[in-house]
Amino acid sequence: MRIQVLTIFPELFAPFVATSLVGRATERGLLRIEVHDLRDYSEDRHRSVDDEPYGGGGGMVMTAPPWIRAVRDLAGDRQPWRVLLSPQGRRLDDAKVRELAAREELMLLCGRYEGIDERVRETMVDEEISIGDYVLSGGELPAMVLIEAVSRQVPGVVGLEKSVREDSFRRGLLDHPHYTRPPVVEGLEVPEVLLSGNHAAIESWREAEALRATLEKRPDLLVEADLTEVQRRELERLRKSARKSG
Ligand code: 4GX
Repeated sequence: MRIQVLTIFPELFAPFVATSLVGRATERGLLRIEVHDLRDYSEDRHRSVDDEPYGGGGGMVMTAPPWIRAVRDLAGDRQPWRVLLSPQGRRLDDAKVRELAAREELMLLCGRYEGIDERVRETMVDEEISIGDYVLSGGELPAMVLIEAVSRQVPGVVGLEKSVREDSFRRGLLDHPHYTRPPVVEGLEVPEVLLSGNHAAIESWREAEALRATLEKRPDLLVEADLTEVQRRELERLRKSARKSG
């Protein structure tokens, strides 16, 4: 998959694309991330890409022409799916991440300042996506969030296919707790079943703990999760014992 990024801060992406999972995927040719400087598409000698807003008011707005030239030039005839990162977008979730990962070509538009001339969104953008309801200073961090999440869903990128398949959100539930050495931490021991070597018992414990965590921390997820009959019965048991102790 190829991901093109358009930004006035290309240097922000250098360590990100070279490191860890994304870096390895790039080296292995599974992923190609191209970062382009929007200022290369400015046409004045100061390489400016912003101007005062029509109607007045505080802050600057990114002008349309550099974006239009850049998107046209970089898209060529490959028709990438063009995503604008902005707080006005639809919230990114696991389903959207997998939808994006199925595409061959993505182009991510990272704005700064108060925003971008609305006509860029109208003519050059396929989809507007937000990573959450808070305001950042630019679309660069949201683009990196999206790239990392999408990369994990590209076949072959995550070493153990199993860890993607059993990824908590894939099943619509939160993850179960994890433990590793040492056996005692601040007086707290590891749940005995994990030391038992009984893989069937470990599997059902993890299953139950994933349900418990979801019920306690994100009950909203249970509305959408498509649970097996066994999971439904376990959930009923957990709800009953919560009522008793609660
Ligand atoms: N999830 N921001 C974008 C500038 C901007 C505004 C409007 C295009 C249109 C954000 C978020 C986010 C701050 C990135 C404003 N660009 N993006 N930037 N939350 O807060 O995605």
